[in-house]
Amino acid sequence: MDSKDLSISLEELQLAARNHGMPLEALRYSITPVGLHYLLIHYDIPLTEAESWSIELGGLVDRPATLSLEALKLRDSEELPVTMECAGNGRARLDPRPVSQPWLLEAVGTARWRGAPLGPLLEEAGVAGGAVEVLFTGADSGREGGIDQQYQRSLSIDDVLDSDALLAYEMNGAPLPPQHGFPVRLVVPGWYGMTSVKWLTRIDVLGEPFAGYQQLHSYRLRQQEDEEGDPLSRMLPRSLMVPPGRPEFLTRERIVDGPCALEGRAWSGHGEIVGVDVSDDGGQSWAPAELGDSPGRWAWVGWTYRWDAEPGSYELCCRARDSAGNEQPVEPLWNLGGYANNAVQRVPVTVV
Ligand SMILES: Nc1nc2c(c(=O)[nH]1)N[C@H]1C(S)=C(S)[C@@H](COP(=O)(O)O)O[C@H]1N2
Ligand SMILES: [Mo]
Repeated sequence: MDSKDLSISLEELQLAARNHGMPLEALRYSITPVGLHYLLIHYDIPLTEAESWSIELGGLVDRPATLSLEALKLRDSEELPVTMECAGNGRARLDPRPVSQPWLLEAVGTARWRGAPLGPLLEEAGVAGGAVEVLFTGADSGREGGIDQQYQRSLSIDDVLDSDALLAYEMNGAPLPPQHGFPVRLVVPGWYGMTSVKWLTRIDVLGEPFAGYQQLHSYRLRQQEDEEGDPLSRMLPRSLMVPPGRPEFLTRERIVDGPCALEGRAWSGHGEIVGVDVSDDGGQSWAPAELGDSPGRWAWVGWTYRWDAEPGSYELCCRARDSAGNEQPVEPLWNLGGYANNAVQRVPVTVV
């Protein structure tokens, strides 16, 4: 048998050092403090200025417009608590591991995003006949898959109108920080993070589906390179627990003193969370956790479970189920990009 090399390369470490996750103990906050929210930036954080910023709204619209930050802030605004998760969360647990940002489980956060709802803006601009998609362009650029590009993603017109999408300029009550898209980003509740384009400079209504790299090549569930694959969209259900007790420094394995309350949060982009189960034997037997509060319909829900722990070694797991009938699998499902791996969390614990 081959001995498998599971080691992380320096290139992956370089990505991981730039794009930090949310330490799982921060699951204790229903709204993630800004500096603890995960970050994913494909290229460089662009240097952006509020005063000179504008968003061009064009393409197949009757009334193209240029929106300054001032003008955007004068519009009716809404604040939505939104749980955002990177589609690559869980990638580092796949075998073989797809080489990219090596997330374990921490690529998630919940923020209060304030901004102008996108729907009314498009209605005012007048979406012309023949329109099928809306393309969002960020100010950041780089080379990926050998292709020079700006970060761009599209949504179908129906998905835009169905969504509570915001052009957000505040996060947790303060202007967006540079790393989260200052001065304006798109936030599409319920969808994996790649949809929520940061440093937004253009909105174009298209008569053809967008065929750019981040749409046609990345963010698709494929087994092979030459496959088209299904596009990623909404977040599959996931539950995470606050690792109980205290960690061993290097392995981060947990040491627990006895019976304790386990707590965590669960979310899904497909519907409400209807149940969370907990296991202390690696997923062989399950018991229901108690569901708690959620900061909003697009945000995670809290859960608790009383664990009557006897001394010994355990593997704690939790799994969530949503109202659309999706449940987290016990084993990961592999795909080329390492996306949407929502297999259950496993937390080795020693009870002393
Ligand atoms: N312009 C731009 N927008 C972007 C990205 C990017 O690299 N550039 N990354 C996307 C991805 S993959 C994710 S998961 C989210 C992360 O948002 P956050 O860093 O605010 O958590 O932003 C999305 N929007
Ligand atoms: Mo992402």
